[in-house]
Amino acid sequence: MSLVSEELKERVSPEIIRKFDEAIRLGFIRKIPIKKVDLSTGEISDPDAVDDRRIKDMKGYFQDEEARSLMDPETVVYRVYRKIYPEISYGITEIFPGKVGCEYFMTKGHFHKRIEAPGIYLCLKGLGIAVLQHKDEAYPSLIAPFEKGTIALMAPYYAHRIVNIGDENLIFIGFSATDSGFMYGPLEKKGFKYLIVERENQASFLINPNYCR
Ligand code: S6P
Repeated sequence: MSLVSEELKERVSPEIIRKFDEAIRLGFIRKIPIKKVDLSTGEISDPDAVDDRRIKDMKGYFQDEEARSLMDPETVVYRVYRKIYPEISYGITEIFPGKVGCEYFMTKGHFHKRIEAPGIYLCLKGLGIAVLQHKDEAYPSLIAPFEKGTIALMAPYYAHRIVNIGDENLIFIGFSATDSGFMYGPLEKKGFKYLIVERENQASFLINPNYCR
């Protein structure tokens, strides 16, 4: 079973395909043949929390701040249904299709507060890309395939963000130890090195100018 479907290959640029190979060679990506699961939303019956991230909450996260400031601030970019047990926590995230300027709707992205704590993400629906960035710039920043059936390792010391490059909701479930925590601060300054943008109807990436400052 290919770790990248033909449908996803058609939607991304050759440069992105080469980046996919790098993440796959490192063993960060596996796949399960999800046939029967058809989710319309990521809703769970008894969440401990439901977090909506709206356009107004994403100031500074998208490259084209002017475009973001002209959008309806109440537009929901993504929604997270959280279940928090003493040891294990999970969040089902639903990223809606959309763009700010030429940049696709995405999660903010975060390190874990206990930065060596890993996470496991399983994509249940849609077409997306995972962006991973090590706390130490000496390590390569990664761009990985993230579509229905993809299991992704959010490895220790790597910040992680999910991007919806499809025309439908992207739904995934993320598992982590409850004491992992979240750390957004380091990314609020420089952001991720790679930004995922649409070019000629395909997803491609560009280097974040803020990152290089
Ligand atoms: C699960 C994981 C997710 C994210 C969610 C939103 O372990 O932690 O639930 O929080 O995808 O992303 P972010 O970057 O806004 O926290």
